[in-house]
Amino acid sequence: MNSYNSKIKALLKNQSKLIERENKPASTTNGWYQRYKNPILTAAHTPIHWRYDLNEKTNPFLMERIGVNAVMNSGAIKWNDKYLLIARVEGVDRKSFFAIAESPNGIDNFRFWDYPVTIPETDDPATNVYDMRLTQHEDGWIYGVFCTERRDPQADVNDLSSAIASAGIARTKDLTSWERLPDLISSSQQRNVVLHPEFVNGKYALYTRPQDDFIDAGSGSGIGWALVDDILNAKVIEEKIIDKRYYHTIKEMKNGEGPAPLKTPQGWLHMAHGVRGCAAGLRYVLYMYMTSLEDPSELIASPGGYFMAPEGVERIGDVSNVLFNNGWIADEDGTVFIYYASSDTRMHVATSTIERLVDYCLNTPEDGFSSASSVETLKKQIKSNFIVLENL
Ligand code: BGC
Ligand code: BMA
Repeated sequence: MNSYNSKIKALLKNQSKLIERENKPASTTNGWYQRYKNPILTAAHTPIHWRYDLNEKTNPFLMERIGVNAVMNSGAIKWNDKYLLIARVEGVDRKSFFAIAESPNGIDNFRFWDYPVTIPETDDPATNVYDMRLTQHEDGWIYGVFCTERRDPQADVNDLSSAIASAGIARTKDLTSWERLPDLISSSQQRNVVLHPEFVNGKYALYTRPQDDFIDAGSGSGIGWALVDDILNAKVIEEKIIDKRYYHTIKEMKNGEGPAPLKTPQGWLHMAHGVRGCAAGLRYVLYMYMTSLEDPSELIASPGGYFMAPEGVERIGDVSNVLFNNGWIADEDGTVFIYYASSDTRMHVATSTIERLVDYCLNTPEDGFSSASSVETLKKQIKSNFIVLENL
């Protein structure tokens, strides 16, 4: 074999070693979830045949031609017994696109499909697309709702940052060919829009996140809920806020729905992200809440504080101090695979169970909104624990 071909073989072999590395549970857990040691997807997991031109004539130095910067914020679905992530892959050119990676067990061996996903454009093409949520809807389609970003047409010529975020909608039956529907029409900027899996009063239901501005929520007071008659012409007419932002909490600046909620006998289980500002910038953590089965827009549990926050290496990346989640998979046995990204750089998995997550939501004290109230909550638990400890 010539040396060029053996170099290609070495690249492929090294990557297979990375992909096939067994992932093991991390040593500590607080009982809410179990983190796993290795990231499950990184830029280095993207196929060699995406990044390299493998022709010796046109690439004599066997260099990367198309660089990948990061793999992050991924939607998730169980499909033909495989665990699939629709990842946000970001090139070195800062453009994101979607690509599916598949694993046999949900915790390691995630391998990208040969080609990235082609999402057809609307008449008004977006500059960037990202953060897709997958919803297997009872109408028979799998929907992908994602953020579309375009330069603000009203921005001054010298302003090259002002942008408009809207929700793009596409659907598929096979995760291979996608039909593009019109973007969601809304009077405010929308990122983090998620389709509820069931019809509600015969209508499609969307979790929304109204914002006055591209970055600042402004008058947008939290995660919203809107019913839509026709998904082929989706329009937010009335928006109800179901999970509000509050002063001095982990979701003071903004919050946004994570993946489509999971149905449990006690209610709909939701994962979301909460953002607060600090001297170092924005801090993104994950939190949970539950809504009622009868009315999925009615909040029934709101455990205080964060569920997961960046730890160790997760704290560092392109946008440090960020955890983001837009995909999870619940298995028939009740195991839940939580797929989260750290610092806009890489993907991880943590596992839990439906029962644990429901218990967490129903029995974690709510935020009392002050230090004094936190002390009272703590004292109550200490007091009742002493009864147990004294009788050990
Ligand atoms: C980035 C997103 C980010 C958003 C708001 C976009 O340009 O691609 O990752 O969430 O700006 O900061
Ligand atoms: C956003 C999100 C994510 C990203 C986060 C941190 O607003 O929509 O795309 O992970 O900011 O940069």
